[in-house]
Amino acid sequence: ISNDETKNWKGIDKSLLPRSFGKPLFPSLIPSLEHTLLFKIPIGINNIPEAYPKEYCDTWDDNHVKMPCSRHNLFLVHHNIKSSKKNRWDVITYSLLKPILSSEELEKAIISYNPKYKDKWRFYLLHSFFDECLNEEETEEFFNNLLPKIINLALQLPTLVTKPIPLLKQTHNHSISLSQMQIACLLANAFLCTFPHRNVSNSKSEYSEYPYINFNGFFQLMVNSSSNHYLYEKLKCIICYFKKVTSANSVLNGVVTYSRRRLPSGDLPYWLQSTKKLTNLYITSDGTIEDNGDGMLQVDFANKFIGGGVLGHGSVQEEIRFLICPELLVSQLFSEKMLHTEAIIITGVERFSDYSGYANSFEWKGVHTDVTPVDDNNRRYTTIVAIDALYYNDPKNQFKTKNLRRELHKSFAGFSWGQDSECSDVAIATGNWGCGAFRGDCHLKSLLQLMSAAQANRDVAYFTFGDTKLMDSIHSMHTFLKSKNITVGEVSRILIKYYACLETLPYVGVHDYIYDAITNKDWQVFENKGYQSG
Ligand code: AR6
Repeated sequence: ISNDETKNWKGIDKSLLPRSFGKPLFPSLIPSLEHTLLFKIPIGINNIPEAYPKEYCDTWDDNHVKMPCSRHNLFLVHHNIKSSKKNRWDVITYSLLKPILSSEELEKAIISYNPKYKDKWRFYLLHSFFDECLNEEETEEFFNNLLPKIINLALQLPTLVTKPIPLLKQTHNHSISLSQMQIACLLANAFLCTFPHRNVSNSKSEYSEYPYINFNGFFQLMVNSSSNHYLYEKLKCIICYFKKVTSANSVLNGVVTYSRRRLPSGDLPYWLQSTKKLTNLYITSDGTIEDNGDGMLQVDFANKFIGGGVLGHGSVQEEIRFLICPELLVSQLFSEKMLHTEAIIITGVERFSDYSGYANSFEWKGVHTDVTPVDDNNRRYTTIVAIDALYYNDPKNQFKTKNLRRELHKSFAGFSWGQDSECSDVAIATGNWGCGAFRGDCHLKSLLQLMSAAQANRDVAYFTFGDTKLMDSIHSMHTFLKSKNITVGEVSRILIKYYACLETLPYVGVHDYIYDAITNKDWQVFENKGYQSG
């Protein structure tokens, strides 16, 4: 343990934190009732995964993604007084194979197979991107070269994605493994807005509990001042991704696993009784989760609708991660809104872009070459754990017992991923979860995450995102709690008492309150009396 005041990191040396490299990644690539694989195994080193089964298998039901190429994907065509049903995939193919040389023609093609939205959808961002952001040469390059490749990729859907994709529904633990090529094909379809039944989101619509996947909502945004130029930068990330995946030189032979995990009600920790002690902490004000959390469980500060505002105005932690690693976007196709004790874990994604800035100042900074090692199945040693914190209008509410418990359960749902696997000790890379857009308190949230990491027997790498004061205060609190041998249960009890004091006593910060309660030996905390609920 280092106490050097001048360093931009504190706690345990980062190199001592356990990582996943070289270990069998979880879950293993074995098909089961809980794991759907859409490619043939074994893949073999450096081979491109082949779609499995060989022939397209059509399914159109409530448990699977409704595919644009399904024969059930029909729409009504009116001819004067008569109307008939047309196969939508035929229209998609016909419209997309015609020359498309401008954003207006692309709009026309998209509308041709989404005629219901002719007067509703607008394509402001798409048009202004080519008119104002790119120069003539870049625009020509897009329409002459890249777009035909994106279209070609999208139209391979029935040969590339042959098995029905199950929906990752609430309360069901399930994993889906896709090849990078299959993911690229699904994203090409999302870009071209071909997914059926995914365009309305009122409370009664079929997919109202799922995130957006078609890009029409994104294309509709308006850049009306320099403060939202970052929207162009978001589109540049997507284009960078498509350039790479459609390039003749790139080898796209990896696989990615998308998993939904729910904490079984029998496994919900009884926090007040927990005798776990805090694990090791490495804390730094430098670096980011994605750059410096290699080989760890990297936390996505998520929305319950995974991806949050990535296809809208958002450009904070979750959205930026999805933009630089667009394979994450496919989770939006099949992940139902997360419940309080659920997490979504994504293993193996590649990073395609570099960036600078944050929120309105976000900028695409060029191609990123991802050198993260891969396992024997070409799955990258990158694991992302999506957990959604609660949004707090009134900061006091986050200290309510039920909210403390909720955030502990939520983070534990993510941190306890793969507990029986060889990756069970891999450290967590996190930071100010729930403390930006969701307005939580960094001192509280860091503590709650340290507690659930301890409960899951994992060390923590914490990135304060430039805040050296916060680094110092979290490190001091962690050192103090460890030196006093304080348990997770004892911290839980102090936090409950803190909320009661917030109502009555003059304001003290949560850290000061904890120091005081422990130094002055608050008997209730140490004897665990009078606290009945978990
Ligand atoms: N690495 C480490 N820390 C970071 C990084 C990074 N790459 N980026 C940001 N931070 P926020 P939330 C720090 O607001 O409050 C999205 O729309 C930085 O200090 O993204 O949980 C989601 O979809 C920042 O203030 O997370 C949700 O709807 C803090 O992390 C919503 O925002 C919080 O980042 C979640 O909001």
